Formats: sequence, C-alpha cells, structure tokens
Amino acid sequence: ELTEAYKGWLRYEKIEDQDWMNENGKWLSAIVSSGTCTTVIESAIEELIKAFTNMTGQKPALSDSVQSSYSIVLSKIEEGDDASNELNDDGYIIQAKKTDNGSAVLLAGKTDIGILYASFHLLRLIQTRTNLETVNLRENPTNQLRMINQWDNMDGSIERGYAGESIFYENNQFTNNLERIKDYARLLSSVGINGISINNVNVHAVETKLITNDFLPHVAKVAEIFRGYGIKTFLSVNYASPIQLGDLETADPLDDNVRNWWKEKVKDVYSYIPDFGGFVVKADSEHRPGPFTYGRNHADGSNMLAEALEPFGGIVIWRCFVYNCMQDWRDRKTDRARAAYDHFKPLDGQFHENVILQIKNGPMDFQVREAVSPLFGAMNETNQMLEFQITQEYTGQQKHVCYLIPQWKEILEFETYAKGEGTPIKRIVDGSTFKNRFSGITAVSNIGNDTNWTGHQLAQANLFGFGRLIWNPDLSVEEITNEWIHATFGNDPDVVEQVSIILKDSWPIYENYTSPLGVGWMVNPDHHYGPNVDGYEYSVWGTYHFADCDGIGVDRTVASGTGYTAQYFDENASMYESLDTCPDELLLFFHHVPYTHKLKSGKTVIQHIYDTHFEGVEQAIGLKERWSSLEGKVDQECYQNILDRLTGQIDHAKQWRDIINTYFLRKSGIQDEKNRTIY
Ligand code: GCW
Repeated sequence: ELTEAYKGWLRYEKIEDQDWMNENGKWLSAIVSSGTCTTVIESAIEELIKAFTNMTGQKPALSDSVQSSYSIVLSKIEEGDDASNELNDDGYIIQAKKTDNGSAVLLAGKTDIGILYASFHLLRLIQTRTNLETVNLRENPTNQLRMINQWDNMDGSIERGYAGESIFYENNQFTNNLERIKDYARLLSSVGINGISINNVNVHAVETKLITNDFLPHVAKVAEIFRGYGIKTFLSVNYASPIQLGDLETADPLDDNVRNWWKEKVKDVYSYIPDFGGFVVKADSEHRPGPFTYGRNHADGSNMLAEALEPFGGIVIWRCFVYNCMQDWRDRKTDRARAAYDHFKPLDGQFHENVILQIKNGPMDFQVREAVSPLFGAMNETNQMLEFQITQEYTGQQKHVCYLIPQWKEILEFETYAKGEGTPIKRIVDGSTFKNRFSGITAVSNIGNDTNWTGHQLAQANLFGFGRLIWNPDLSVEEITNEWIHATFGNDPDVVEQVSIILKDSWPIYENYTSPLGVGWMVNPDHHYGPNVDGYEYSVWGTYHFADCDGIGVDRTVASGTGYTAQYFDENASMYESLDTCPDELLLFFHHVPYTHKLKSGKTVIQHIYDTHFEGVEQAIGLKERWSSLEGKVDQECYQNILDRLTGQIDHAKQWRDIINTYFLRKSGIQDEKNRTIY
C-alpha cells in the first residue's frame, strides 16, 4: 500500500462533505470518452477513475456515449470549431453543461494532451473545493517547453540529489521499477511538464553509451512511459562521444566525419524513439569537453548537432554555464558573473533555429540570492530558455525548508528593459518578445527514491509549484501554494493557513541566517552544505566575497570594479552601478563597502549581518512551533518527517549564525549594538 507521503499531491483524499458538490456528487458517476483511445487518453481516464473512486468512494462507469445523467465528457475540439482558435496545442476548456437529463462537465482539448491536462485541472478544482456548476474556463500554457532535467547517473547516484538514489538507474543499468517512473510521469504531467532529460549533464563513461544500441532499447521503454503523459524524452550527451565511443579521433564540429557520425547516431536514436526530444549539452564547462578544444565556438558546436537533429524535429539545448573554473584568486579582473554573457552575446544570430541556449537564472550559480542573468533579452536572434534549480543545492539541501516559488516569481517578473519597459524575463523566455521558434523554462529536479520523493515533504511544493508557475507565470504565489496544500494535506483551514505561512516565510528565513546581502557562497567546498565563510575564498572557482577588516563585497561596477553592471540594459545598469539605487538585498553582489556603510534600512552592514543571523534562528524555531501545532491534523508520516527536518534545521541555523557572526566580529572588531553572544 502506497503511503500518503508517496502519493503527494495526487493522493485524492476521500471527500467527506460531498454536499458542496453539484447534485450530491452524482455528476461524478460516469466518464464518457467517444474518441479513439490513445495512450494519453487512457492515462486521463485511468487518473480520473482512480481519483473519483478515492474521493467519492464509488468507481465511476466508463462509456462511449452520454447515458448516465451526470458525467465527465472528454472530447476533442476539431480544427474549424469556434473554440479551436482560442487554444494552442496544449490548451483546453473545462465547461459545465446542462444535458437533457442532468449535467456534465466537458473536458475538451485540441490534442489528447490538452484533454489530459484538463483532467488534472478538474481534479485540482475539486481538491480546492471549487463549485463546478458554473465552471467555464479556458487554459493555454504560456511557455512552450516546460522541462525537467534529471542529474541522475547510471550508478544510481544523483549529482546534487538530496532524496535518495535515482529512480531510473541502479548498478549501471536501467531500473526494472517502471511503476515508479510512471508515477513520476503522473506527478510531472499533472502540473504540465512536457519534456524531461533523464541523465546528468555531466555525462560520464557509462552514460555516454546511452545513445548506443546497448541502452537505446531501455531509453525507448522509459520514453514510452513518459509519452503516455505527454512528456518528451531528451538525453544529455557527451560532446566527445565520437571519440569516447571509439569511432573517431576527433570531435571537431567542422570535421566532415564528425558531422556524419552525429547524423548516423541521431538516425539510430530516432529509430528507437520516433518522437525523441533532442540533446541537452554541457560543453566547455567545468572540465567537460566541447568545441574549444578544436578552436571552434559554441555556435559551431551546437549547430553541428542541430543539423543532425533537424530532419527529425529534434532540438539542441545548449547550456550557457561556461566560465573559467581554474581562476587564480589573485586575479581581480576576471569575474565569473560576466562569463556567460561574454561568451555567448557575441554569437547572437549565429545559432540554428533548433538550438536553444539554456541560461541559469543567475550569473553565478543558484545562490539563495543573486542578480538575474543579464543574458536574458540580450540576444534577440537566439532562442533562450531559463534554468532554475529545484534541487536545493545552495538552499538547504532539503534538510531545511526553503520554498522557492517566491524567488522564481521575482525572477520572472524582473524587468529587463530589453525592448523598453514591458519586457520582464517571463516575456523573454516565453518567446513572445523576440518571436522565437523555441522557448521555455527548465529546472533541475529534486526527486529521488526516498518514499516521499523529495526527502523533505515540504520540498514537494517546489516541484509542484515549478510546474504550475511555468505553465502560467502570472499565477500568484498564493494561488499556487493554496493548490498544493489542499491537494497534499486536505482542507482543514488551520492546516492551510499554517502551512502557507511556513512556506511563504521559509526563503527569507534561510537567507537571514546564511550568506548576507547577495554575496552568496560561504559554504563548505564540494558538497556545499553548511557554513564556511572562506571555504571558497582562495579557490579556483571565481566565487569570492573579499571580506577584510574594513569591508566586504564584490565590486562589479564599471567605475571601479569588473564592469559587470554594463551587461544589463541601461536602466538596470545604472540602478546597480550606483550605491544609492542598488537594492539592499544585492548590495554585496555589486559593491564592496565598509562594514559601517548604511543600508536603506538605516542599519549598518555589520549590524544587519548580526541582526539577520540572530533573527533567522528565532524564525527557524518559530517554524517548528507552527508545524507542531498541526499534529494529528495531517498524515502522521508526513508530520514526523517535517518535524524531524525542522528540528535539524534549527540546530543547523545556529551553526550558521554563530560561524557567520563570529567571523565578522573578529574581522571587523565592531561589537553588536545589542551585545548578544558572539564567540
Ligand atoms: O553548481 C554546479 C553544481 C554542479 C553542476 C553544475 C552545472 C551538474 O555544483 O554539480 O553539475 O553546477 O550546473 O553544470
């Protein structure tokens, strides 16, 4: 028997008070599907039957015509129908209809996938207790590509995974547990995800063979499961595959043998998986091979793959996480934050139509707070997609609660001024600003084979929320949070209220007791967990805070620093350049200031550091108190899991507080105004 923790937001709790439903819930008694029953429609029907059986206690009947008086009708909208013009391929309509002898809810889409999404949406409406008698809604996803990247290795480990081992691989083979992959597909599809790359972007020796006959039959099986849920399968590939797989002596993208090699390879892949999505590529990044070895650039490299994929409708997703990871810390001119823009911006216009550049949300690396990448909107002739990180590498590793939807929302709303006012990041990456052929948003997954998928039960909200937010970036954080809580924990108003406060406060709390004012890092090298102020200070990674006895921060100004601010459009460039207008939360990301510098809040930098660190611990204690008040009101396994993690979070927050505060007291020699204990 699967636990509630496992079922997550698809648990479909029994509805005790069925009176609120139309006609005593009777309209739920049949599902009508008259069209051809494709695998995607089968998925929809299976989900509806499972859900209604659980929620009402009665298994709905299935028929191909409206017989029963109260039914859910799945139907296809044909080209030419009025509604057809209002929908894109993944869009749908949900509509209450009176029939001769009762009522029905229509779930209609132009494609089977639209109908599947409508089914999941209907179930969300019921879980949030929406009255369906008058329901009449139309939905279209804003983003075209809504993807997940797995960083799974075939030995079963997951790079930056905090929730157990891979659900895809073990012992360098594919798993036999296809049921679990199917449940993952259900979770993803329920929030609109339509693409997944199933292996780590760092493609090691065994994974390089995923595109060979050894493994393609297995990839095809996984792709078949995802296909049933409208999700296309992608693979991360090793740029040096022609060499690594033993066929050629070079991987030079302009070499004819190399080009033909990839063309043949791609043919093979499509012979197994006719709707294969394409390749995700990390090249010339953190010691991965790439076109630089041959004196070629990223356009040469990606275009070569794009040409091989084009005849099959495949795409190349080329990552922009390219920087010098062997920097000399004494070199104050090199600024890692500048790297992606400096590498890629000059290549604008040179990429094939089926290449998309995948850009991390910030120029450094998924910190608790950093500026947005200035590349968004800077290349008006190049497809771009945004990469978020759901897995909490730098945000508490799923031992701490850190709800990331507010952070992502802020990023998507960020005004780039790429085409003057009105070009926020969300309008760049949805392709509307520059009319891109391909566009969208992706994220690194946070799941593993832990029973509850994400280690911390509350981290499920980040996976759910990611899907919902990229489906429609105009949704508010509150709407998304509310849906997740209802589906996961039910309708007790107290539970809904307390959990939403915990989630809403969690990111600012985490920020409070970790690295201050946008400076980032200060973590232990390699695993990145826990405080270590100078952990990266004298390293090769380009991630420094430059704290000394007088001050702290990275001078990225044009006037006296690395000149990074100039990579933004004018309005933002001047906002960040000036100390007067740079927002407090990013002050140390852009400026090096004395500890006595006064923030807009009126506090000095040093006092801000002390205050936020003391406050952060108190707030973490508050989170646990809040959660404890819900004992008995939520599933016991979930309750205990979250309680244990919150307990650990408090201990660990204290560790952060004391190490950070002590470090800065010793460096600056400036006492805490409130004379609290600093060691
Ligand atoms: O921040 C780094 C992570 C690496 C990761 C890399 C990337 C997959 O620490 O583990 O490698 O980012 O995004 O490529």
